[in-house]
Amino acid sequence: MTKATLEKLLRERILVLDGAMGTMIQRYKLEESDYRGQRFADYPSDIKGNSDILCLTQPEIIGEIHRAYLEAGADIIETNTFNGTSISQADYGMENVIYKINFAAARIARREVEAYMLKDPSKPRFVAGALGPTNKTSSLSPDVNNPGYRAVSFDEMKDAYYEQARGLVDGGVDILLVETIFDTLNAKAAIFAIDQLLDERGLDIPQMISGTITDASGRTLSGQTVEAFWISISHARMLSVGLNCALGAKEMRPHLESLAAISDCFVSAYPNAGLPNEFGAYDQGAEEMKAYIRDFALSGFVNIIGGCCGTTPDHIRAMVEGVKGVPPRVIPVQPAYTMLSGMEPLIIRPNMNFVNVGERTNVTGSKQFARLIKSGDYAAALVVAQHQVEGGAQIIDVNMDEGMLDSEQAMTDFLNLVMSEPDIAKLPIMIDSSKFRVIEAGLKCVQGKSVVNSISLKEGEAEFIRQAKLVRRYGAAVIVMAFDEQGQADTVDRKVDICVRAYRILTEEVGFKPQDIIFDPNIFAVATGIEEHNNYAIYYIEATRRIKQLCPGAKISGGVSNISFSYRGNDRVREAMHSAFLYHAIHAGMDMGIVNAGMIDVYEEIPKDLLEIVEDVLFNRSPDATERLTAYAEKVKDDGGRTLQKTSPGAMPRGPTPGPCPHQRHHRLYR
Ligand code: THG
Repeated sequence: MTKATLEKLLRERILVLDGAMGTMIQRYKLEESDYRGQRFADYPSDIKGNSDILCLTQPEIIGEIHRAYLEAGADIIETNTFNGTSISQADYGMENVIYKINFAAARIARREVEAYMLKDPSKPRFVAGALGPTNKTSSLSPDVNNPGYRAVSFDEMKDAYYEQARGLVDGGVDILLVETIFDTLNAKAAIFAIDQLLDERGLDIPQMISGTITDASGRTLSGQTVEAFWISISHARMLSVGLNCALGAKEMRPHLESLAAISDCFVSAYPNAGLPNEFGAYDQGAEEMKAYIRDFALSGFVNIIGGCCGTTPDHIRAMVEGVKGVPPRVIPVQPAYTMLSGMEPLIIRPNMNFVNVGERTNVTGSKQFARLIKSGDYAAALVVAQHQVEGGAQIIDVNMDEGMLDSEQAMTDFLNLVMSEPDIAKLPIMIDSSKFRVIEAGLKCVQGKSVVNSISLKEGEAEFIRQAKLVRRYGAAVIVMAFDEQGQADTVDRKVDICVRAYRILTEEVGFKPQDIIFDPNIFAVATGIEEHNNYAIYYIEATRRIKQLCPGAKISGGVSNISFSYRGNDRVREAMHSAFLYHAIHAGMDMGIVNAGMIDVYEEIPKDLLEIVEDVLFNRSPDATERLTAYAEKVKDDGGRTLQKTSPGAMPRGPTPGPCPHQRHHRLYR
């Protein structure tokens, strides 16, 4: 109901949020005893400065501030709960009054809004429950000497937000506003908690999400670009996305423009009153700020505006005038591309080349990586990831499934370290495990939009749906293996049927967007000596073609190196097989693959004699194909590796690789 009203209003005009709470509280010059009130008169430590506690001890002051903003014309007022999580309140030892603070804050704001609407029924007013960023970062280490350390876990963050949201919802807020986000993983924990709470209650309270760009580079504190930020949080049930705080309106403008261009919900902006002066105060006047805000509106960037640090009812009054009569931004129709992110976006547009997923950070796929992880040499393990990036990987697959390892811990430790290396963390992560617990451990470490690798119907529909719902709540895309209760699909019909069934469940029952679904119709080894295996490449390629037709929007992936397992140890032959296989699979619609990035030949450059035998094997074109390829493999082995010019994939290349850069090679291969 409220949601429908809000959406209707937002299509008619630009709505105005209130201004800063802090600036107004300062005007009251409150002392320690005022903060304490009666309730905390005997509190053992100082609480002056804990503004949120005023919801319990000075409710009439908070109500008066809300009233001042309503008088100024604000359509939406924010609860005084910016620091209202147990994480932030730990500074004052007040973790046990969180629910009460938030409940009271919502009641105070609700009461003022209702009183105001009785007085002036001409327009509806709304209460937004404010959920601040907390004072901790879940994707960054506070200790430069220990980059894998985290002062707070995802679960702690999620539980803290859950409790805050519960108080706000019970107190009667119309909107939940996750604001001033500097670390997207914190925001993802908030989104997770809110989604869970609303699901449990059967409520549909709209969410506003607002990030903050902390410096001129245009990135969040945790290093994301605006686009990557949007992609990471785009799974939330969002009324609006926006920017607030940190920079003033002038510096915010280009970033707001990017966000307005990429997002498919309403857009909000509530900057500070300019940049802080030398005393940390803000002195942009109401008229000056009004001009900037009016420019946002006239440029078609915004649906909701307001003020952050340093703004007052005068600023809000000026803004109301400034946007009066200016039409709101029209939400653009966005193309349904598969979008992933690390610190930077990865948007899979239709004209994009095949997407390379680096396979080497896999303890079962690389002896070297397994040795490094088992010996705890994470620094060298990071270099393996780094080399994949340099080799052209656009996503990094990480797998820690090994009997001797605590896989959840290894996944957590490695990904936490990856997050501190911008050269790697710029890419999205593919979290690869056959154990869902390990996948979840991985999802709790990454701020970006990852790919879960994988889920399947192996254990039936109920478990599939449970896992898929969780994947959505964490905001990841998902690989679905063609695997069901009967086992792994090996014929074309089985592959297609399972994927179509999974597609229907995911899109119709779980609410997945088709572009967030990636099917893996199983790449199995050919030329194993078992006759039935000789059609495996053909079956994968044919299934790919059909799944792409039957499941519009979904993508196709696969573990490319699987195809050549019979030729382990012979990289010359294996690489030729991978390139030839990819050449044909990509033509059939394969979008991405787990590959040894930087080690794929250009199709046109495979020696003709080798290519002919390889394609005979891949397409099962002649009864003696396997024999001939095996003979060829022996021959190249016997000539002392002279035909083998590249580093073997197992060895770590040191320094720059000679020859054309891997990116160019890939473009030539896949165009
Ligand atoms: N589908 C999906 N995920 C997957 C696979 C898949 N993840 C794992 C695997 N299959 C893809 N990854 C690899 C990684 C390495 C190798 C094969 C597949 C590989 N490694 C060499 C070997 O074993 O001979 C390297 C040896 C070494 O250096 O130690 O071939 O199909 N969704």
